[in-house]
Amino acid sequence: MQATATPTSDAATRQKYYDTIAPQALAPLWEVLKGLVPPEPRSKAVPHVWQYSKVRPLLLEAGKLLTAEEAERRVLVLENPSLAGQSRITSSMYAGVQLVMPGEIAPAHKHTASALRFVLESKGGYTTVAGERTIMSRGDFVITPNGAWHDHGQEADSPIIWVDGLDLHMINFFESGFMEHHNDKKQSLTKKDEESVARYGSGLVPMTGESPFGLTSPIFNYRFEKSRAALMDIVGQGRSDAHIGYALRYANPLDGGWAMPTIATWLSQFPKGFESKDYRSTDGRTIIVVEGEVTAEIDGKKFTIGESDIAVWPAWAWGHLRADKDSIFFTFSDRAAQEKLGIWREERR
Ligand code: 1HN
Repeated sequence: MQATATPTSDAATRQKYYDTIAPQALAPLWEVLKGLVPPEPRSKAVPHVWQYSKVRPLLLEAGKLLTAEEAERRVLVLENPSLAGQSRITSSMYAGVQLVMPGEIAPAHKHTASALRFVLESKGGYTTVAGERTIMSRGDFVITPNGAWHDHGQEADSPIIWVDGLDLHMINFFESGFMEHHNDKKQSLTKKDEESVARYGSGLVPMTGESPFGLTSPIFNYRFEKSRAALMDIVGQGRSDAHIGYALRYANPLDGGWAMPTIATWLSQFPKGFESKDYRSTDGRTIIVVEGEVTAEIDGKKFTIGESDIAVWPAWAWGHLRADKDSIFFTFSDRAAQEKLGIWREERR
């Protein structure tokens, strides 16, 4: 007869054993295995919406509290309610709302984390990236590639406000992050304004020369005017996807991939009355409505996302969106990183 293994120990005996191995920096996998490898993703984040009408006055109040220079970056962090104190909108993504007041400079620095800016309000505000300045306008999607010097400022007389999205939690997870301050508040301009758009922005790319930002797109301001026109051309074709409506992703013109190495970004349009079918994916998404109004139902929670409001749709949560008006919205997530690791998944119902 074949011998079968029989459990021989009670809880107290096992605990005594665990206490013996602990000083050797050893631990029993069988006590934690289920938690380490869940059968499917269970996001720690919850669905949530931040109304711009509530955020804006609070941010302007911070403008009276301290200067951009004192703060280095004057930002209200968008903290997922279930991840309070962690500076996370999802487990992997940082997001915040930044304010630069007239005459201010957010001083030049650089870091390993990649950043995106999605501009909510700006007339004449600028960011300089690696020696090239770009003027920011509402709806522009602006990239700060990892390792690039960047400073922001406003020489005109109105505040500028944008949403920041950074991959810093991914960088910190790998413990691979560096940060440096520039000797000057403003880096010097070594390129003409909009030079990168001239070189890379028309579906044609230079015959020679290296990618200036490695895996990040050489275009660092995807202007809303252009992106919106491209999107509306697709809408005009009239073949929406039942789950994603009309959507175009921001692409790196050098390789066709996502514009950023870790963060995926895209722009969507839903005509009034369009309701997407139930959908979920392994990337937690941050959504910013530029035009119109969208009602979301995510994980059974229903909320309205109005103009300039910011919402979060956690990873692997079922949900759908309905357009109360003709709507355009910007989305970012860690999908670009997940795809590079070969782990991104979606499900459609
Ligand atoms: C940063 O460098 C900026 O450059 C914004 O505007 C937000 C949050 C954490 C770390 C660095 C910016 C940031 C940040």
